[in-house]
Formats: sequence, structure tokens, C-alpha cells
Amino acid sequence: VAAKKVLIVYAHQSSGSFNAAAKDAAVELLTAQGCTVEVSDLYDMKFKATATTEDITGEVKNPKNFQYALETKMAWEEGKLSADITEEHRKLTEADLVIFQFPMYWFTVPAIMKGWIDRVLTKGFAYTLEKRYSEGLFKEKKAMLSFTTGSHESMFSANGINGDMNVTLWPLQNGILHYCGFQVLAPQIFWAPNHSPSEVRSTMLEAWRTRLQGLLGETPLSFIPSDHFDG
Ligand code: FMN
Repeated sequence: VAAKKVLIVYAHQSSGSFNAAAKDAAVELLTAQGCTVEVSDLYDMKFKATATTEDITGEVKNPKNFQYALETKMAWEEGKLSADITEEHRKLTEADLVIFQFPMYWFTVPAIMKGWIDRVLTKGFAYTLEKRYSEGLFKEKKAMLSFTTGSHESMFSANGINGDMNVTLWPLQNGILHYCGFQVLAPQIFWAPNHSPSEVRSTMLEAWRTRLQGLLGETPLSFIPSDHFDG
């Protein structure tokens, strides 16, 4: 197997967090397998979360009715996107696998990571109306979510107070990752690390370390409805 490149898009404020430990384990074990691993540490980078006209250098085409997707697509074609977006595009282009590591906030990713998604998955670069889902531009790449929760697993079951986690993850896994063509690997969910004794936290981290050793060989999830209707 040729050496793989991995991008970890990481959102946590503290290097002492469980998320930091999960990210560090991924860097360590993937590097040990010969992968080249890059980390976009979003809080450390003070990554801009808002999609604005400042993401384009120079004049925008239509300041009176600014349309973000249209304007950034044209700016990407003309090499006029801001440097921070261009740098993330470079990392994404090189990556064979992208891991999103984050604490779940309000059933989704933290705002800073949503900002990365809004700004980096530029129209034209990450998707077009013709090239999405199983025909998506990133169909040769894999991606996955790795995250912590405050909730226990039973609370995210079909009969739990939060409902089924698969439903919660549909917008992220299908609407964003699979939309751009990524082959999506099963999520790595660390249930309630802050409400668990240290032995349980160690066991969760150990299970992640074990999984990381075979991660590149895993079969992706299938998204029957959109693959079906897309064709
Ligand atoms: N936990 C959940 O299980 N579901 C949520 O929707 C959720 N929303 C949150 C929103 C905010 C703004 C914050 C600060 C926390 C939320 N939590 C939620 C709890 C965090 O997911 C939890 O504290 C975190 O995963 C713990 O990981 P850490 O120790 O690495 O910080």
C-alpha cells in the first residue's frame, strides 16, 4: 500500500482534553504506519468561521447581492480566495483520508468547524451540481467523524431522549461528506468521557488506538437513498 496522507481537522480549545488525546493517538498511530499526517488545529489557528466577502481578495462581482457560493467559486477559478482557504484546499487535495475530531456541540460540529466546512468546501473545488454524492469530486478520498459527547450511548438510541445517533449524523455524513463524494468511514464515538471514570476513558482510547491500526483498510458506509436516486 502506497504511503497515505491524512488530514486531521481538529477543534478543541484545550490540549488537556479527551479530544486532544484522541487526536494525538491518531497522529501517533497513523504516522507509525508510514502515513504523513497534517493537523489543522482550528482554535490554535484562530480559524475564521464566517463566510464573508473577506474570503475573496479584491473586488467581489456583485456587492449589492453577494452570493457566497457563486462568488467563491469564481474566486477559486481566478486564484482569488483568501490565503487561509487556499492553504486548507492544498491540505485537502493531498489527503487520502480526512478525520474530523471534535466535541459534539448541539447535535453537530462546533461553530469553528462548521466554518471550516462552509468556507473550505468551496463550490467548484469540493462539489458541483453535476459532481456530487457517488460521482462527487472527492470520491477517491475517505473521511470520518471522530467525536466526544456529553450524553451516554443509551440517550442517543432510537428510544433514548436524544433519538437515534444515525439520524443526528445524517446531515454531516451524507449531506456534507458524501455530498462531496467522500467515502465515509464509520464514526468513532467517545461517549461521555467527562462523565466516565478514568479506566473507562482509557478503555475508549485503547479501542481507538486498536481501530487506527486497521482504519485505512475499513469498508466505507453505504448511503443507499442518495446513491440510488443519484444515478
Ligand atoms: N453533548 C451531547 O451529547 N450532545 C450535544 O448536543 C451537546 N451540545 C453541546 C453544546 C455545547 C455548546 C457544549 C459546550 C457542549 C455540548 N455537549 C453536548 C457536551 C460536549 O459534547 C462534551 O462536553 C464534550 O464532548 C466533552 O469532550 P472534551 O472532554 O474533550 O471537552
